[in-house]
Amino acid sequence: MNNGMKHYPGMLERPAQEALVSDLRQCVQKAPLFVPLMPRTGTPFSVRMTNLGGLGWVSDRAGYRYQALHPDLGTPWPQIPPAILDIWRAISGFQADPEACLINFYQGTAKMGLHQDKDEEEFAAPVVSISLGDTAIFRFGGTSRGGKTQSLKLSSGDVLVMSGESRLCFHGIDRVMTGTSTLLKEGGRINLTLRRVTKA
Ligand code: MD6
Ligand code: FE
Repeated sequence: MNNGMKHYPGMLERPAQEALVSDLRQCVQKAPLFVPLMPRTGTPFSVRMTNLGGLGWVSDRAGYRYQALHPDLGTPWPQIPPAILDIWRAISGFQADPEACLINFYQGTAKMGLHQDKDEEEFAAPVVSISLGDTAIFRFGGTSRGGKTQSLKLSSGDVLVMSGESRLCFHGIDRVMTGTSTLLKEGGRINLTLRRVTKA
């Protein structure tokens, strides 16, 4: 793709995927998944979330923001495991490490509407996304809402980088294809998005 979006299918081999899931299970014990709410309306997201790193992305009636503490527990987010930092360092092309790793967990009919990632201060840094578990249909368009869109399958072990013009493109998850991966015993999909939040 010539807009700065790069898809690396199967970048992580199965053993690396298994090691990441084991790291993430430990992290989620310390920072349990929470149900984000839409700003103003309070409608719950269908995806559950948690975060790793100095700053985590949260959403509630008050709005979208980054914060240092888990919204339910008031404790700092666990550190980003070294294996995840290694992926960012290998692929982001950005000199500074990410401050946030958002974990999205999809089960059943969970999906994510078209949105832009624009709650960060540093748009020179890409967003690096890692997919684990069942394959998802990812949809993306341009930088204005309502333009034409394309879809792309994101499978377990795939890495997607959104840099340059694509950094602010609209994107979302139409659906997850149940039973397409054996990585997660209970099925479903995990997506990690790594981000630089403050100016490097
Ligand atoms: C997901 N991903 O794959 C949702 N954001 O579950 C995102 O929202 C996303 O994949 C920014 C950059 C890449 C992404
Ligand atoms: Fe996003």
